[in-house]
Amino acid sequence: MTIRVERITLREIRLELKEPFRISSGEIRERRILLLELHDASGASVWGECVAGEAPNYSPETIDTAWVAITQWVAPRVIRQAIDHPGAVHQELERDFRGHNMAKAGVEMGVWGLAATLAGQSLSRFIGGSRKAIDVGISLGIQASAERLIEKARAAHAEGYRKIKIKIEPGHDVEWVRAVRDALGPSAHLMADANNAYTLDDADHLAGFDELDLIMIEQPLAWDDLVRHAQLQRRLRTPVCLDESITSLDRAQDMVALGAGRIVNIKPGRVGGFTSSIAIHDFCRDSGIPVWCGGMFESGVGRAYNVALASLPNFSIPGDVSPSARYWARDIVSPEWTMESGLVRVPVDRPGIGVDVDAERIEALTVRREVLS
Ligand code: OSB
Ligand code: MG
Repeated sequence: MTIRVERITLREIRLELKEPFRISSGEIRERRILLLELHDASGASVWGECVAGEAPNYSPETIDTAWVAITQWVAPRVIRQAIDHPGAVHQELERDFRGHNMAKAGVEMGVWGLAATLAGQSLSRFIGGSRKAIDVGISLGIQASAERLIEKARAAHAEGYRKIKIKIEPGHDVEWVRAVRDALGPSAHLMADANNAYTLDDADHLAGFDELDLIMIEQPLAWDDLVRHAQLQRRLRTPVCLDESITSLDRAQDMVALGAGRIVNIKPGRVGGFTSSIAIHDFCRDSGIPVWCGGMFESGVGRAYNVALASLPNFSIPGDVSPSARYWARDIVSPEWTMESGLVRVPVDRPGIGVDVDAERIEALTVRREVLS
């Protein structure tokens, strides 16, 4: 099978979140979403998503930089090339082309989606996924009060979420998480995510989490800092999980070599796509490091890719792959992503990304469009 992408349509749509989401590095109320449609020479097409956000508070990329990067640098390396296998695209995009991982991933994952579609196989099975369902965790933003957080955590627990991640920042951390632990009891699977809000000077304070039996603390220190995470991990019993810092296979290897963390959050957008995600997955499996699939408030399109990725065997911790209704009044795919008993089903019996995309609605929501050929 040879893939030949004839053209790529870029669109920006805007979807309002059901509720504002605040993390230590910023707040969003509305998601500006970059969607791609890749058209193959055979007539087949597939939808994809670039997960870059509006502001550079998570990574240096934004939806606007990604738009430029895809238009000027990524698409020209892919369009009208004979691609024997989607696994070849990552290397092509890395050659003398630094950074812009989310821009690269949007296109690279689209080629994987296209390949699965052309092969008549679900994206999950096409990449070697084995799970029929993914364990789902929820990510709770920083709330206005501890009482509100407890309420949210109780509701999530009752809904069946298999992991509850609590966003933290200085002043809203150990005591608030302790309050949730006390409310939900010792068997609840809890974790905290700091999104870079601390420094090594906070190590003693962060050690306060050790008695709360958390699965992990995610990315407490700076987004690009492995060395200090290693120093911190030596002072904590709680496993450190890296998110922002893992931008490639090399960084995952560095994490293990330095002891900078014991768990990896894989977001395919952050690492440049599926080839890189699978390489990190395999390396972590061989190194005894569990991984899980993070989320970036994807629409139902990006979620399809996350669900497929999380069906690989070493994704052994619940992922941030909440159902559509957690985020949106109405998603852009049908069926919408749903959760039953804390599980989201992998659509293994449908070729490609496994959901229908509501092209008419997307057309109506489109605020910006560009066709690349
Ligand atoms: O740090 O994991 C994060 C959302 C945007 C930016 C960073 C993060 C997140 C989440 C959202 O935690 C998880 C989800 O998509 O449900
Ligand atoms: Mg995170």
